[in-house]
Amino acid sequence: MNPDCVVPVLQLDDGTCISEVSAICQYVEDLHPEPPLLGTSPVQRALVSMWNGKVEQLGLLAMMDAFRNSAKGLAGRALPGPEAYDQIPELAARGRKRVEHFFGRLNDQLATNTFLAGDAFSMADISAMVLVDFAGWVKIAIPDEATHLERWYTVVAKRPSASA
Ligand SMILES: N[C@@H](CCC(=O)N[C@@H](CS)C(=O)NCC(=O)O)C(=O)O
Repeated sequence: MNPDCVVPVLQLDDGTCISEVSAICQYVEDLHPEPPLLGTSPVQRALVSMWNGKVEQLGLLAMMDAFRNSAKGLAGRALPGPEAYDQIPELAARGRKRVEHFFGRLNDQLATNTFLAGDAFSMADISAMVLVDFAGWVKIAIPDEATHLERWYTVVAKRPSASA
């Protein structure tokens, strides 16, 4: 269903397969625009896309480096996909540092914003919540001084969808 051999993939009734999280989310949002998770005005849509991109590229990819280059069960599978890649321990160490640094970046943004892209909960918050949860797998916790990130996490983790 996906030549890149990764999940998720959404298969439609006509057989069309949509992969890539952001593409699937856009499709679902177009079909079910309420409640909006990708922004409702051009500037809100841009800010949600901007923050979601930062979380994916600066947070989730760094977290993936930290996890996949250190987990024993992923030896020889350091990258998802059809090709096998060896683990590089230095990438795990660098990934941890990058995630810790990015937590500070998120904390700064949340010092003056209720949610990552402003006043409304969005896809960017979902991605960031996944980042915080995944980071726990490699024992990277929200730092004590990141009080704004902690405040935000407490709110988003209590949403019914977070435990669905
Ligand atoms: N860029 C892709 C990333 C997908 C991805 O990395 N999926 C991981 C799980 S979160 C996977 O399928 N891994 C399978 C493997 O490790 O072989 C997306 O946004 O959907």
